[in-house]
Amino acid sequence: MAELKRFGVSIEENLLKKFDKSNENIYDNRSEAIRDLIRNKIIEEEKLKEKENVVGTITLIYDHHKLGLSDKMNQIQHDYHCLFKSNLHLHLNRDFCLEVIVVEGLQSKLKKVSSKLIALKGVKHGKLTVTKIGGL
Ligand code: NI
Repeated sequence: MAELKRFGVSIEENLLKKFDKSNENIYDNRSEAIRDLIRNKIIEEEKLKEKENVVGTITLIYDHHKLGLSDKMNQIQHDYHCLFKSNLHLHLNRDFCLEVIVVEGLQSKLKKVSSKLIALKGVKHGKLTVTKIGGL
């Protein structure tokens, strides 16, 4: 672990209370919560680099009654098989499924392929989330 630096922060009491409340039972201390906020901000900014290798997940909620949807989803994943690492499937109820797909590859390619999946008719909600393997 890198050397830790201390710094002072001025913040409104009310805002600090809300921050602590939102991290209750999650973080052992405020410093780790702030470090995660900073890491997330940096990752968000670095996500803009399209030519960078990233790992992430594509989360999809879809209507499994939609004719041909499963075949189309499978075809896209076969077309870009190098990007797709693992799938988790949950049958949410009689109509809807949740699919979480672990992906790895160039940010630009993951954006493109996730957009294809999310745009399919019958997909009710979809989101690509990415992060970097190292460098933080
Ligand atoms: Ni299902």
